[in-house]
Amino acid sequence: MFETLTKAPGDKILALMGEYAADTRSSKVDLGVGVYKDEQGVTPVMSSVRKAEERILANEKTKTYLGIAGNKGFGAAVLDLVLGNSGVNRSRIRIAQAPGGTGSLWILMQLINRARPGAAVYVSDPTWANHNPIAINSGLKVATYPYFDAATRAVKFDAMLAALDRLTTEDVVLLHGCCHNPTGANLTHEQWDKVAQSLVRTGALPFIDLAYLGFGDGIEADAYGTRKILSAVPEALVAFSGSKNFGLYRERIGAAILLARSPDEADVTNSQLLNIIRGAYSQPPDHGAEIIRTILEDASLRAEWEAELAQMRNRMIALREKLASAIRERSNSTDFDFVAEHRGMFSLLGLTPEAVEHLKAENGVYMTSDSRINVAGIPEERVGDLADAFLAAAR
Ligand code: PLP
Ligand code: TYF
Repeated sequence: MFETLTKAPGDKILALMGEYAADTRSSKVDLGVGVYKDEQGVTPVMSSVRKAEERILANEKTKTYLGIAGNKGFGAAVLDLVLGNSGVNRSRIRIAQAPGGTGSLWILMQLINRARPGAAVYVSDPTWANHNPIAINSGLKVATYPYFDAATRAVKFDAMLAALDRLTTEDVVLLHGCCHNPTGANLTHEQWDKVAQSLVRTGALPFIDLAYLGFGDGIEADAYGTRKILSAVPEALVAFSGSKNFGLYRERIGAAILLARSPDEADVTNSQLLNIIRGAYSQPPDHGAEIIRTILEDASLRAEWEAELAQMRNRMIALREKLASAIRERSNSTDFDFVAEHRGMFSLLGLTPEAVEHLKAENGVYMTSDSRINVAGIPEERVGDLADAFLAAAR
């Protein structure tokens, strides 16, 4: 049977990780895959996570099945985290645990396709490389809306809003809740207000990918757009990930949130979501969910987690400022100041694929071919070298 198959394309980011690992130069720098790294270049287990795991190991009484929606305490805690005291009507909201932000995106795309087979999902230009395949594999169509201005490296907001204003109740808009991947360029709070107003006008369905809550300007600031939209529109979807902000990548923990027009419609829609989960993997794994529940429900663990998250966030912001000012000093220009304006783990430098290839071959500096850098991967003592290399590459 398998003779009918041809080789599927590999994951470019994973291929880049392999190339980096095989590079024997001690001067190599990995700005590729999107995982947080500390000063030592390692992706640590957070101390709050370790403590939660110790408690779980000491207290866990059973490993029996959890149920299709997963860990209920986790769901309630994530809703509190995402919604805060925004006053969103909880009776119209449902949440299901899922394997990572990716698993959440997957089951929600399946849900969209049940509600409106073959609907168009509008994604930002550019967007995370996995959005398109998940939508296509779910039977949906993909279209784009303008987002990144290559000249200013900021959001092309007028063009974005004009495109959103042309959508209809048949369409879905995938928005990055904060910390846009791959560009690092984000909406201001005023711009989120305008997006929410546009969605109310057109009736298009907002679908928010919230993979980096707390990695930008703080939990509250990063949740602004999501809360604004959920407070304004009749229906919405959110894919939450705990991979980055809890450092739980391999535990595969996320959540799918839906907002429906009424409590009754929320129940019906949720029954379809649970049916999708049941027919896919039956139930999610518990460990990551129980860690997050334990942390969020305990005042002292939660304070420790928030402090650890703030430390990661502030380190990334400081690296952004260091790199931008090193480039400014060398070039006497503000051309790279956008690196300090961007938020989250990434910035899109706007280099050609040839320049990216050259940086890898000549300087041992690895980034994805679209010239996205992971700022958490910048070794502090190499900021000057990187500034020189980026300036040379941009010429
Ligand atoms: N969405 C975006 C924009 C991402 O960058 C990621 C990154 O990993 C995810 C979703 C999903 O992550 P995970 O499935 O590891 O939780
Ligand atoms: O964009 C990134 O680098 C992260 C990590 O299949 C990632 O989102 C990359 C590839 C992938 C899953 C996560």
